[in-house]
Amino acid sequence: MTDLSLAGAWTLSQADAADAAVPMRIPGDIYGALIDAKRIADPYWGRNELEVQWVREVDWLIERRFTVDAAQLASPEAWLTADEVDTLADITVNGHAVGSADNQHRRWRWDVKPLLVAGENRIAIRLRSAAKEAAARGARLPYPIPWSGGSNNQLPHLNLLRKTACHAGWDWGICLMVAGIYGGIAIEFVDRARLDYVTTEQRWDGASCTLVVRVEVQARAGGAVPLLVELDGKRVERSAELRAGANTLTVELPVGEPRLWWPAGHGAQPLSSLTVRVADRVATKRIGFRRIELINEADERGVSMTFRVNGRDIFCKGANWIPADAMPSRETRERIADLLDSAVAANMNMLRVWGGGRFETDAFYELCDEKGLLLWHDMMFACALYPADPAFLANVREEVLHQAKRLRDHASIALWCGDNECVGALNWYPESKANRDRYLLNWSKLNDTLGAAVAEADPTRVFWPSSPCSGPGDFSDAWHDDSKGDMHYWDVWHGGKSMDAYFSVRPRFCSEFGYQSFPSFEVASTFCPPDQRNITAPVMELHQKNSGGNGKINDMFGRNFRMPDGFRNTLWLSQLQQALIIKTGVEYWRHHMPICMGTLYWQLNDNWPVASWSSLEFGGRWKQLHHHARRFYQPAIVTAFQTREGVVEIWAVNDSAHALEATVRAVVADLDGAQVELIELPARVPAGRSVQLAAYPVERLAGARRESRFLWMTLAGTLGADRVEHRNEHLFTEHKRYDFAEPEVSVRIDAVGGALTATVTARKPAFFVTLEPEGIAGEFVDNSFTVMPGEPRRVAFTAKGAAPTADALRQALHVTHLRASYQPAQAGAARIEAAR
Ligand code: BMA
Repeated sequence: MTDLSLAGAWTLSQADAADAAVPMRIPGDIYGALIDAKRIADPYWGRNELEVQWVREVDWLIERRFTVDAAQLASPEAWLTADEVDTLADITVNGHAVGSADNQHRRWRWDVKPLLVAGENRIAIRLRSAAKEAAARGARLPYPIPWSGGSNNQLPHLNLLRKTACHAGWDWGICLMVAGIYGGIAIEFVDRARLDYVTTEQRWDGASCTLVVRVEVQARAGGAVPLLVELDGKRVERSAELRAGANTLTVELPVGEPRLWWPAGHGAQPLSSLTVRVADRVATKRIGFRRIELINEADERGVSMTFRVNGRDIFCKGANWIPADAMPSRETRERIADLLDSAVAANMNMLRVWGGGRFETDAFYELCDEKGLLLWHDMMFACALYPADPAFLANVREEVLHQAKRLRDHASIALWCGDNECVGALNWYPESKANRDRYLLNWSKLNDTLGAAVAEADPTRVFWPSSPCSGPGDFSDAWHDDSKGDMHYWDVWHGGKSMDAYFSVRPRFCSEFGYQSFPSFEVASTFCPPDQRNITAPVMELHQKNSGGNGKINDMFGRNFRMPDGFRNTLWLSQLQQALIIKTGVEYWRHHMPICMGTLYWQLNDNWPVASWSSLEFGGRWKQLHHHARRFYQPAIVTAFQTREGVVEIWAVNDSAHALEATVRAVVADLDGAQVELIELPARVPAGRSVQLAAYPVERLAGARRESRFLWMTLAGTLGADRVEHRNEHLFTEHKRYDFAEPEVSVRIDAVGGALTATVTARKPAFFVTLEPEGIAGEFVDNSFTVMPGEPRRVAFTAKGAAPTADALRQALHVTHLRASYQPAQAGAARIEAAR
């Protein structure tokens, strides 16, 4: 019998008030529904965040009616099943209590058979205030358990609830205590058997694989049922003998030598369709055949931290993922696909699902499988200490068993990690500093519970205790120990060091490092009224959640750049600064391949419009960092860095599976763009290696005045069968010391055969030219690039949705570059020529 879905139209009202109900969609959240019904203002606009906090203080009631027909009523079992109930929910059907939920990450299932009637039924769910419950639990604690305060949670004790931590605010996050149901909700009518989980295991023998399919079935009574397992049209059909209660059926399918699934950039992502049918229940999923290992081998520097896929060592290039919207009801498959497409377009192959968020919707994992994005997946614990009493641990165990079984067949998931920064958090709070034994013991109990649940539900994957972590059982300082494990390197942002601090460490795998920027002018305009367009105005300060963040951005401006002219250039320069800082770290650490085998910067996306470390704006537009990431994550790059001793080293890096055969043309240029010297360097780099091409004392290149010249490098050649090209610039001293010449940039927009392109020319070197198509969704294929005189740059524009005309694009274009950010009035940023 088919399930009765309860998704769709519900109503929402305050539980203990007489207000009229408003419509609410399930899956959905209360904030989304209240905004749609115009009961509250858009919390992302202005300072509305402050006006909508009352919502968290009351209980909410969501209700709907549904019809049960005679056949359904005759079914011997009826189970109400719900996924991602956020969080404290008391459920009634036809006025009778069904049960309660208290964990967003579990699957809940209640027997509703005795309560259903033929015809119309009513379900009502009281969503109790999580803020109040957290406070009440906090008051009952026998000893304090520090929660993530400071710049993060704006209300206490959320660590005592199994709910997305960043709902209470984060150092990039609005405080919006959403509640609702974000997964499916349905009544399962069971005649013979209920299908709880289908999981698979790939048993490899050389290049051949056997797929072991395990089917967890709850049977009403013993007896034989038909069982069908079908993989890409190959069927195994038999009768399976069930006993009453829990059964695990196992089917082994020899698949021969399957086409392999590869991370993006290393090959294709073939996915096979698996269907399992037991009695009248069906489950389907898509399987990617691949082997994945985490190689932790002792070496002369410590212990390696290398992901090996299908026998190939993969340099993991990517960023950290946070929930795509503070309101889950606003997340759609299209928006998630857009963010993930942008990750792949920037040459990423791994994202880290961060522990302060959520287990994502099925769409997210399906898309990561399709696009070849590996996932480092945290369990949902972040930046706090947690209880370890038996009830809490039992609740967590259920959530991990469920999520690991739910998600383990996704080819994309590379590893399960226990938490985000919870080992470090032992050193953050006065309570844990004073009594480390107690809190370490709690952490250890919780971590053991997580590890044991993973071993039980998904033994195919490594469980990594925490991020960052120097390795199982190793509690050294993974913020600074670069010899082993994964590292969070925050000395440049939180520590305020200059960007060459990245040169002081050689992480084995850097899973977090980041630098903030403001949102672009266009995105700022979506929340900031004109009279607030100043970074210290109240609206802009409310949209900066990291205390001291604006000061850090400004301080770094002063160290490297001339101060920007006005609000718009301030936002723009912050994005350039962010891009150059992260580029410095990534290029330096990539050149240490294979000592370093991964860089995941903090953070890919935003969950509302805010100043943050993201490379994608809220809404998906690319910040300058994302364009730089596309270049600095190219498989083959040329990079130069200058040591503190004044040596300029030029390197070529190749993390692909093919040898690089290329030439680097390094031009020493003066500020007019004239060539002072041309250095031609052959760049032959084996697969998965980096090679130093040359090293010079800086004076040899720059002459007497460093600020009179710069290095302009072009790598061109082949990588296997592909042609590759990469450009890069290196300045010998801080940008602010250079008296750049007015570059006289001009931009021409052409539409040739329906394709829109911009051709950018400059009479003098123009640094970091950006083309912003205001109000037009889409991206130029490259942006924030340097243009040399005599080397016009042609970049295609890809519209999202309806393509604009060339004229509309020309009129929408805002062009700027570094010199124009501090001397905008003098000559204008650019001449924009009419379309041809
Ligand atoms: C990291 C993350 C987040 C935070 C970020 C920026 O360590 O784990 O907690 O948003 O720092 O401070």
